[in-house]
Parts: sequence; structure tokens; C-alpha cells
Amino acid sequence: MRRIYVAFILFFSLIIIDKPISAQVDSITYIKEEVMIPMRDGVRLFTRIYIPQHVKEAVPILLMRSPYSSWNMGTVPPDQDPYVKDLAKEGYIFVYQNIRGKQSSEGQFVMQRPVIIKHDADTVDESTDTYDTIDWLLKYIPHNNGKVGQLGISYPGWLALVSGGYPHPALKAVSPQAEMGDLFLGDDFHHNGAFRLSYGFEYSFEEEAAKGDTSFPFPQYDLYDWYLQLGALYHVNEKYFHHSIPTWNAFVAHPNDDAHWKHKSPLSYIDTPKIPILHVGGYWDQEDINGPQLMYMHMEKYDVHHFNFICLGPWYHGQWAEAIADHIGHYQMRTNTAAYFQQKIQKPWFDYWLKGKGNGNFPEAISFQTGTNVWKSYDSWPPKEAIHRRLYIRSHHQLSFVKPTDQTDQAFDSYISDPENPVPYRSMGVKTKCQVL
Ligand code: PG9
Repeated sequence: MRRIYVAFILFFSLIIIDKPISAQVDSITYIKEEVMIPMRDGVRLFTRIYIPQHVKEAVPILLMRSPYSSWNMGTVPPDQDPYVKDLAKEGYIFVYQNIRGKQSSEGQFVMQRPVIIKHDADTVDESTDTYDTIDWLLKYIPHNNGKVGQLGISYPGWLALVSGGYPHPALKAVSPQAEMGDLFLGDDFHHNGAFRLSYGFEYSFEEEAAKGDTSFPFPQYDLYDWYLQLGALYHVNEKYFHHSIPTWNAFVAHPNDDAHWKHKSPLSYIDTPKIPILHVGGYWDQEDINGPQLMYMHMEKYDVHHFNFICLGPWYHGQWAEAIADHIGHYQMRTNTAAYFQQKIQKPWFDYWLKGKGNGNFPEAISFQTGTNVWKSYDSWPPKEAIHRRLYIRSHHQLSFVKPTDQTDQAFDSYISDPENPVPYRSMGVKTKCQVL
């Protein structure tokens, strides 16, 4: 009975949601469809699908799931998106889906909804939603080869991690990129327990104030000053959020590393790699520098099938998805590290597991060595040959491996930290876009 209902909705959705558009990729043309895919509890999720035309052989599906309106949502066709355009040349089917409660998807959004691990019941989590989505795709997308891969950056990276932890039988490989691992000790909302006020405030509002991405309507350009004027943290709920933002309420209720944060961390519900998994992270990712390495190290302890791999590069948050990543600030990489990642690491990974192309001899770890600016492969991470060395701050902005032996002015540097005269490190939008509350 449920099947008939599902099929009816799908047929209807395919017709009404969007007219197909096409995009040319070398010799492959893509048609876009937008559909609502029903989950086991009847909630329907907005899904954008790019189907290659005139491809003779059956092809795999690449799935990206996201809470956002644009990031990892295929707002540009895959052939024009640097992140996946090399894969598009292979004629993959690309599927982008908003998770429940976000954007045009139905249902209730829960920030990092914990995994419930019961695929037989009507209870849902992100792994069951992926499972149901894959079931649907295999059935309704023509010329798929029965194999699915999932990738994504940041929240979408965590979604790929969760799917890989409880995979549909057709899910053959995942690549969680900049996935969070521990929201109290190293990722996003806290760094080593220190609460990141502006990030926590703005991100929780952006995701939970409404279904769509929603910027907090700051009344002024200078946000440092706004946060100074805010005063004590209880003013947030008293003046602005009125207890309506669950993640903010959790920050207030759980200021310490208690059961709430342990339960939220994938360390508590992901262990053995069940399918091949490529963690990807950036050395200078201010949001999720911790997650990829933490989750790699954690899963490595259980890696009986040799499915666990890691790639680390000289990047800020998600920089490897761009067309060019050859510098960050003043540091010159002298080579396009994003293109290398996309062509030499990400593409062969999915080509092998989903299309059987290549020899599958992936190094356990591949990382970009800064300074020499070359990619290096290792058979363990951290590399067995790595040596821990201390680096000392010296006078005149110098660093040295030599430990200072005295307290002369050669031994240290100093600067004045003056909260009255701050150096703003970020701004929101432009002045003309600010609204007055
Ligand atoms: N770093 C963001 C995030 C991930 C997971 C939880 C909360 C925030 C993101 O960019 O998606």
C-alpha cells in the first residue's frame, strides 16, 4: 500500500517541481530534475538530480546531502562546479538533497540529529533518510549501475560520515570532508572547550530561526562592538532569541563537556568503517580542523577491512572545492592544490569504488607538505617516520627550533592586547545591507 502511495507522489513530483534544463559537459549533456523523495515516515525531501544524457553504459550515482540552500546543493550544474566537474566528465548521476526540515524539504530539522541505529522501525535519522533516498534513486533513476557514493564538506561531510556508518548496501564509498568530530573540544562551536560566541550565535540562528538560511539582522556594521554591547550571555535569550533556538539553548544548558556533547559527537555512534571512507581536511580550517583527523584516528582503531583513508591539504574550510587554491594569505603553495585534489585524489577514489577504474592502490594517507610544496604519501597517519619537535617563539617575529637558554630580549616577543582598540577579524555583509531591529 505504501509503495503505491510513494510511486504516485514521485510521478507527480517529477512533473510539477521543475522543468528540465540541460548543460553540456564535453560530450555529455545533463538534464536537471527537482523532485520530492518520500522517507519511511512520509516526510518528503527536496532533491535536485542531474542525469547524464546519451550515456551508453549504466553509471553510478554521487549523492550530496546538505542543510544549506547552495553549498553542496548543485545550484550550478556539476560540469560548471570546480568541486565535481572532473567527475562530471565521467557521466556520473549527481544527486543533491536538502535534509529534513531545511529549505524546501519537509519535516523537523534537528542540528546533528543523533543516530538511532534502528533501520527497521519508523524512527528516523540522517542515516535512515539516506537509506530511503538511495532506495528511491536506484528504483527511479534510469541507467544507474546500482552503485552510490556520497561526499560533502562540513555539515554535508558529517552527513556522508553518518551514511557510511550505517550504509545502504548500494552505498559503496564515502568521502566525509571537514566533518565535525567533537563540537566541544575541537570543532565549530567550541575550541578546546572555549565557546566561540559569534560563531555559535550566528550559526545557530542561521540554521534554526527558519527553514531557509537566515542571517541575524544585525543593526550595525561593527559586530565586535555589537557583541561587546550585548553584555552577559543571558541577554541573548532575553532580548533576541526568546528560547526559540534549540542549539543556543544547549550552549547555555551545557557549558561543560557533559553527556550532551558526548552524545552529539560521532565518536559515540560511529566506529568500524563498513565501506571505504576517505576523510579530507584542511590544516587551516577554523571550523573543522579537528574532525577529519579525529574521526580518521578513531575509525582506524576498528579498521579490520582496510577501508579507512585520509587526505590533508593546506586549506581553509572547504578551499579544496574551489577552482584554484594556490595560496592562503601570504603563503604561496606554488601549485593549484584544489585541482590536484579534485583530479588526482577525489576522482580516482570514486572512479575505482563506483566504476572499477584504476588499480585501487590508494595510500593510507596523502598530505601536502608545506614549505617543499609537494604531495606526500604515507602508509600510516601520523607517518611512522614523523618526529615531534618543539618550535620556539623568539624576538622580532622569529621562530626557532633552538630552545632559548636565557631570559634576554632575544628569548621572547610581546605585543599589547587592548580590548578597547580591537582589530576586527570578521564582518557581516556590507553596511547598506544591515537592518535595524
Ligand atoms: N562547520 C559547519 C558546521 C558543521 C557541523 C555543525 C555545525 C556547523 C558547516 O560549515 O557546515
